[in-house]
Amino acid sequence: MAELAVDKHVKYILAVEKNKDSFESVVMDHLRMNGAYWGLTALDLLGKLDSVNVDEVISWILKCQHESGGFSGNIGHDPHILYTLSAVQVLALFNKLDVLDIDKVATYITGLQNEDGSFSGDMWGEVDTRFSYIAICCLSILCCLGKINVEKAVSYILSCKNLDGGFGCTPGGESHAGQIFCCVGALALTRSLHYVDKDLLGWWLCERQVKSGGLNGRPEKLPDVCYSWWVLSSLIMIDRVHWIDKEKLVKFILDCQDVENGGISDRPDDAVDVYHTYFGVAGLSLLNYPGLKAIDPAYALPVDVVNRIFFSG
Ligand code: GRG
Ligand code: ZN
Repeated sequence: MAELAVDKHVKYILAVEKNKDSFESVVMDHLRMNGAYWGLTALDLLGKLDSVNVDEVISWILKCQHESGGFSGNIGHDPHILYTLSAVQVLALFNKLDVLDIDKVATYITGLQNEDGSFSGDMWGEVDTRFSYIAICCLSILCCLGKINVEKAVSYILSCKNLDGGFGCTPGGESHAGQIFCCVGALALTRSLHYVDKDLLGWWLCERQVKSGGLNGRPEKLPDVCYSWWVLSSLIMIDRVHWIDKEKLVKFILDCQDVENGGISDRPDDAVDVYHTYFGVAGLSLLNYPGLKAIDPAYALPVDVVNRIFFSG
């Protein structure tokens, strides 16, 4: 079986980060903050976070912060909860959470909670269980979970649970592996996993593995490397990861590598991108692939980073 091309992937990620004119960088301009989180977390899992200039990254992140406390995807864009979590996660990776005015960031997030417990993504109001997860994850990293109504947040998430055991983006929305990660993650972080029927959900999730070993995000869909994260992290959180064939999934992810130029794609022979490179590496980390740092399935950060947040100082 092919091996993980660690050095090639490190080179690829660093090149995307530096080459601001590349096709991928241009396409991702407005969500550069997410890209920074994907690329830098992958580098950390690969043991190479020390190859980036920390001060440069931190000063750029701070330029993306707004008066409201929220962060945007790049300088001069509008703030959104999506980019706020990525900014906080990157600062956590570098052990630089102390540059933040924590109350200010927490106030931005708290202000996005609605009366029914749900969260909007920004001032325009779109509601989605993704934003519930992001709010809970971000506040938990900042040790400020007490600032929102956790009980209502949990009850909104539970109102998005379906008869098949999965979760959707709003009540009645179709179960999708990405939303399941968000809901299970949010429930894990609020110690509310007892509300989940683990056998029922575990069954739906392990059914996502297809012949090639890859995972899809919904019935009848194609497999995609990023579901190695969304599905696998959920299975781990509900303690049912032994229900899938781990070896076949490792092989599927490794088959999606560009072994010459680095990077991982969604499916074998497709074009690589930083997003799938991150989720491929993170998936392999969840599968205990040798030589990678362990990643926490709920925080989506390396385990040593999570431990440093909660068990130091
Ligand atoms: C910190 C890891 C982390 C996440 C932050 C943004 C977010 C929280 C979660 C996103 C969850 C989500 C909805 C992921 C799914 C993304 C995806 C591949 C969507 C594609 O859906 P379709 O229907 O594709 O276009 P399929 O695979 O169903 O054909
Ligand atoms: Zn994908």
